[in-house]
Amino acid sequence: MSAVTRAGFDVMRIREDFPILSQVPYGKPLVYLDNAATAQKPRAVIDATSRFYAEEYANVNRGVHYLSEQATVIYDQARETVARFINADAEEIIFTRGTTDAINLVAASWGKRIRPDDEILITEMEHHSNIVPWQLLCEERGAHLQVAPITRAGELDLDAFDAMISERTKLVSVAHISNVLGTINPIREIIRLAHAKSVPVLVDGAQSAPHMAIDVQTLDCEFYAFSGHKLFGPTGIGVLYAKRAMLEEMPPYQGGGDMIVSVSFDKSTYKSGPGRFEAGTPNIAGVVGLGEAIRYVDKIGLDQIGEHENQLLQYATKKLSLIPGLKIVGNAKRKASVISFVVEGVHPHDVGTVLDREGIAVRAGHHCAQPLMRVMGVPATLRASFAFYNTKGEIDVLVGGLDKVRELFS
Ligand code: C6P
Repeated sequence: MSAVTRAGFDVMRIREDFPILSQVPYGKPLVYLDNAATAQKPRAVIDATSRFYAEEYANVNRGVHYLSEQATVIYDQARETVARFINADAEEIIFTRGTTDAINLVAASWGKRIRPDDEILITEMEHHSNIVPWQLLCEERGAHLQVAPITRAGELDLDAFDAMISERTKLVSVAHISNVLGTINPIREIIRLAHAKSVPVLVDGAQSAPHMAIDVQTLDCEFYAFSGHKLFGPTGIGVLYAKRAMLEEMPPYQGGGDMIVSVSFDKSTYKSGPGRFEAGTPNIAGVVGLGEAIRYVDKIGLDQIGEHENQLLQYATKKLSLIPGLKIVGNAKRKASVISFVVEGVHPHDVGTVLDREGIAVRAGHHCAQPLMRVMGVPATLRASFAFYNTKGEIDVLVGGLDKVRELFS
């Protein structure tokens, strides 16, 4: 029986659901603290995906045979599951390859309305996936990318952000949670400020969907993007939520099978709703796995997840702060379970390598946020990012590994 079907939050029982956590790299118990890069998969997701291939697999929306009809039902149910997860309607859920793909979809389709000298407003803490698609769009259309500043603590400067929203601003696109700093942005306030000037908002939810309850109706954002693989689901699957009114205005951006109503050599007509943006055979098994991952997360409960991860964050912050020469990068008041840091005199890649030999997986580098590194005045950082299956004991192992780094490089 899966740990999450039993009462209460018991991290040791939950860990039993994740087979990979019993790996012993270099003979050391795995301490997996790279969850912001990608999260590990519970047995329920692994089993659902292999069961789908073994017993239920066929193409969807195409066949009249038993397997295809069954696969289509399972696929449609997963869309409902995703919609419920973020309090949307299934007709507002587009399956994509991930967050990156979702943002590019908006840039390629909705972005067709962008005119010369229009502006897209982002922030200094964005991931490359929420910078480069807009740069490409701006280059193509003669528009301009505007970047709202952050404070030294790593919080968005809301006054400056507000002042940068002008009549030229056509879209605000902002991370809900920074993948480097862990900052939880005041997203409702950001959306309120943008809407006050009639500007739509895209929220990059890659780092938020796995850690906090998302309600797109309360947020009132126009777009919300997230990835399955960070949410304990498969790779190659993600979600773009788009308000129905936006979807109706958006032209297709890829043509092919399944996105059409009719095709002739003279003219084709297209589906309305999400189907218009899902050309070709989709990642069916990915969708099945994502649906299962969401059911798994729901059973644990995002409230319990948030509480446990916050305890880990507080504990790790306290412990790391005591290490001489270690500096935490990003000290926002509201943070998710992500800690970036640098160790004086040692390159992050060297620290990462020493930790690796202790069985500790952290990320070292620019975390696909090179402009943010420059803003924070560091070439790279180490990043420990926690999921609900991590423990305080693992943070102690990390601290032990960092002691070793100091011994080696002192
Ligand atoms: N950040 C990290 O280690 P994809 O790769 O499409 O699933 O997600 C892209 C993405 C977009 N926005 C944010 C805020 C993200 O953190 C990420 C992915 C990983 O931080 C991999 S670079």
